[in-house]
Amino acid sequence: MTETNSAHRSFDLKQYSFPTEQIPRLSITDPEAERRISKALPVLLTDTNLVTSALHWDLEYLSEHIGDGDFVVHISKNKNFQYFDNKKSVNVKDFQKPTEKEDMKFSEFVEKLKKAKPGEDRLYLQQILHDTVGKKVINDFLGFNWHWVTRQQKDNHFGEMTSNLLLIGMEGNVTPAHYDEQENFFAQVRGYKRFILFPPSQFSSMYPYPIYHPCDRQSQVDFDNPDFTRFPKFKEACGMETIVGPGDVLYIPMYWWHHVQSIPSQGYTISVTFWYKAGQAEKIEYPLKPQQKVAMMRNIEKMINQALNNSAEMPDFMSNMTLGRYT
Ligand code: QVQ
Ligand code: ZN
Repeated sequence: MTETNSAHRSFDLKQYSFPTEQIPRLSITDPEAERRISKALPVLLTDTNLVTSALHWDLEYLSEHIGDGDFVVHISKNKNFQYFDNKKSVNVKDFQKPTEKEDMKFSEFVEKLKKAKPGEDRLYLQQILHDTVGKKVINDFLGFNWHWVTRQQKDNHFGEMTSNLLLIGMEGNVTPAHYDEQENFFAQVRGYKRFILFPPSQFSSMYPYPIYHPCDRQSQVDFDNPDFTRFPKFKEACGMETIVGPGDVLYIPMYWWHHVQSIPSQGYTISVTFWYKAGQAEKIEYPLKPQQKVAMMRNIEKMINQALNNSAEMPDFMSNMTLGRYT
């Protein structure tokens, strides 16, 4: 399927088992853009200037100026970089880590990236920007459009900003579908990424791992080869997609599922995320929103898991509570 990005580049994109519609691409001057953010709906913003001060970043510049701090680099035997919380791996017998993690200097990462060959290990640098970076990178960081993003944070009653993650990945890298419990302005600096999003209301089609599993919040469904016997409702999934390019900012509302792929174009991709905690809900309105129901399900699952004090008893407990009674 050939998709033409508004930057008039066309990419040959894989057609998955589900239909998708386009995420609106809007200027921040369009009232519809603010409306969508206020309604926690995804929107691709083309002119925020959020990371204009970083659009000149490339591996050479960053090698020169990012300093000699350590950087977390994820390593995968395949194209998937599924996030996992290793602290929960005690709850799952024979848990297989989807990726390995290594700390390395930026220069070492660049060297490995340049020497990488198809079929070999894939790399994904994912590091919170810390103050060990060099002065020039700090200046670029200070040059982000903090006025705009801070106004969005206030106007939409987001909580505090938690982190900016620097992401440098190889073309073809995939972050499988998952949701986060934070609001996210995802800023693309270099290269192109295809985002496919699903609303929190499609929780039942996405089959996340159990809450005690290391891959909590991640979908169990393999998009490349969906098992419709185990996950029949995945047939009902219907996504929204867009391609982010340099300078684009995608608003990913909290609890929205997202599947991300770095598209082959310029060798590697650079992105920066702006994550915000949830704000305090003024007052509860009924009917509850889908994201509120996801938060409730998570809290109840956590409480049951804690009360049982043995994750192995969760499947029986949860099915006894629902099978034949609520199904
Ligand atoms: C990617 C988020 C997406 C990133 C890996 C983690 C990021 C994410 O592949 O571009 O920003 O919420 O999931
Ligand atoms: Zn995410």
